Amino acid sequence: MRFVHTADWQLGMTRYFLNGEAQPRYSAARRDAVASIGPIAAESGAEFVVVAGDVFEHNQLSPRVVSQSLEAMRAIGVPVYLLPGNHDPLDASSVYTSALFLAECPDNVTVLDRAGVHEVRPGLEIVAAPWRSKAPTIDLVGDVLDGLSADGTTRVVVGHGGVDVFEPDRDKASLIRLAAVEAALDRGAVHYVALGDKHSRTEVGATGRVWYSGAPEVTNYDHIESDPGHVLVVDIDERDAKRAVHVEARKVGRWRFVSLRFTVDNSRDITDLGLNLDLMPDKDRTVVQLALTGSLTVTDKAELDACIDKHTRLFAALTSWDSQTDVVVLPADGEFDDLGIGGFAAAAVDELVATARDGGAQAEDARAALALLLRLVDRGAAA
Ligand SMILES: [Mn+2]
Repeated sequence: MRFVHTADWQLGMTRYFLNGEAQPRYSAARRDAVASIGPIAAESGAEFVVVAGDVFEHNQLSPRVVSQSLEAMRAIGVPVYLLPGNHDPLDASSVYTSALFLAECPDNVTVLDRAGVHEVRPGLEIVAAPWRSKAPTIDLVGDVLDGLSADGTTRVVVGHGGVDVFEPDRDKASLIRLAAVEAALDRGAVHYVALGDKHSRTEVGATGRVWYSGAPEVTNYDHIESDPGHVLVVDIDERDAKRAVHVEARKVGRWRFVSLRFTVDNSRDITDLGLNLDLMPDKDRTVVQLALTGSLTVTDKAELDACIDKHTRLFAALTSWDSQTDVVVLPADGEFDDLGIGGFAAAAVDELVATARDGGAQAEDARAALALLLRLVDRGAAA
């Protein structure tokens, strides 16, 4: 028996840093990632798809997002089971009980709206642990595992949230206790645990039966989310008394969010940065966050600005990683000596250089004025 394990679609998510035209393309890519599960299910012979929570970004969605999402799920073609997570809990304002959702929910889509067992077919059950609020006070997964025993039924657990072994604060009441999960696997009561919440594909423990699928399309930079963009095709051998499990990841995501660190101390470093950015493929679906450190002359800073301006037009977004960026701009000796000006203007330049170097309240304005001056006399990089 095979099925597709996915999670954290967070349909309706927007990213504030995307360029105007990039946001709709990113939203479309996220729906495309969902749509691509259909062919994967067909080709792998998957009986159904489980979405382990956070199907939607939140409970207050535009009607357009709800309708388009349900249409994408319809197109998957096999039964799709949705688990309410912390983003889309089954509370009073839940999207899952809204008039629009109920009116347009396709026949192949089932909301796992009860904690406990849902029969897929005789001999095969889903054990669901839906979120009813944003702050549960118990281990919802542990709660549904309690009392389940080995009786020949194949069972897939679908849960959402953090697992205690990954959290520094292990006492948080809502954490999923891995020991309870592994005990249920060990006694043969359940055979696979499909988790959502971590957006990076992650195996939990060493049984090979507990996984976070990760989000099907990237949602954060690679220093936070190292391995997004997959769904998992899970094979459970129903002829085997132990229900041997085989998990295979399929790549569906097409965007990349990359954090880049660079030291920029001179013109050569800026050329090097430009080359690195030039070499990155698929710029229109790549978001780069730059962490720059170093000290530059006013001339070199103008070259850096031109380099960044150019690539900002090419990438889906090119943003500054502000907390990790520290570029000091200081006029170099002689940098303004051959401007071909004299008298009053030259004295003003000397004064600006002194102000820029003293690091006081007006230093930033003075550096900007000097950069503009260089640009006007065409000594800086092309603007
Ligand atoms: Mn979550």
